[in-house]
Amino acid sequence: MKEQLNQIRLNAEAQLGEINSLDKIEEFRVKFLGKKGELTAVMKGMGGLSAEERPIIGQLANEVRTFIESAIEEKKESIEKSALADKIKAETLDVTMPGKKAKHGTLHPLTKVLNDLEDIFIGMGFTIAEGPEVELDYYNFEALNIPKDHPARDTQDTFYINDDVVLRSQTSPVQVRVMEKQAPPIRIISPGRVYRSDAVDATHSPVFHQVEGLVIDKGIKMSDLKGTLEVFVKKLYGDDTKLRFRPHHFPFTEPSAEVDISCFNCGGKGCRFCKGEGWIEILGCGMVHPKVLKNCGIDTDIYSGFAFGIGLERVALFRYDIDDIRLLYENDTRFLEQF
Ligand code: 2NM
Repeated sequence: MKEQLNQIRLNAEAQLGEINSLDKIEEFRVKFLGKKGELTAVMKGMGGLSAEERPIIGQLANEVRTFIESAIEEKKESIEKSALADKIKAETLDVTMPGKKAKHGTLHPLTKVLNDLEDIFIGMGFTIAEGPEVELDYYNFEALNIPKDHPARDTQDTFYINDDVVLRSQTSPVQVRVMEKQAPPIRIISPGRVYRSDAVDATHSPVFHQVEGLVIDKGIKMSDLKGTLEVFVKKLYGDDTKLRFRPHHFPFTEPSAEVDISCFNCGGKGCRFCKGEGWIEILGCGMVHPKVLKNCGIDTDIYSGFAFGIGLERVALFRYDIDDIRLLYENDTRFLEQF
């Protein structure tokens, strides 16, 4: 029996040396230590031993069991260790390899221009007001002193949903809504999408974007309008920019003016940007018509105000030297990535 046990020990040692997977170790354990295993078989035969022999063989059997058990543990550890080493080797990361660049989008030129305009006016104490693009005829026209028979009402001018509802042709209706609700002082800009029934060409689109401004307070004068616009254009185009007011007519302002800036490209000498004029038209403005103020419930004995409107597309086309407005709407990323 002693011989048998020593043989088992030798066999186990030899077989374990060949094993290199955790599955095989389990097979090995069952073969030697399991209920029907070789060692168990020998121990079952111990009943027939003499009283002297039994403890000696018993001790040897225990030693063999302990030996096999700890050999199994050692083998397990070494297999796990080398599996980990293989894994680490396979996952080696070369930090000197060139990185994979994530492709990310860019801001649309119109968004950039809008952000700049908003920053400038927020810096002057304005807040941003928004309103519906599908607007009541009353807010888009009537309240702004454009009655039903006014030439500006030419059906070509906007899109009618029905007799009372239109796609807004400017963002002034937002300002009418604010004036109705909020007591002066009011200092807002209203950026947004507007609609005109225009044919598409290089400079016209039936959908475009505007920023309109409105200031209502006690004692607001034309000089406040001029001063505000001067700060605005100097921040947008540089401190050397000069302003020129030309008399104009809008139904909702009186007096009204169109504003030119000295050409930001040539400084006024004349170039292809200003078509040799030295000046570039950038916005319309005026003192809010008393009829408009009254329509909105504002007491014209106490308050007065100015308003202005600027087209974002025009600013963007000039700034980025883009020669066709349609490029702004095609969303071709090869075009948009340039700005
Ligand atoms: C412009 C030009 C002149 C304007 C007027 C108003 C309101 F609501 F106060 F009457 N908002 N914006 C205005 C005045 C807009 O755009 C070229």
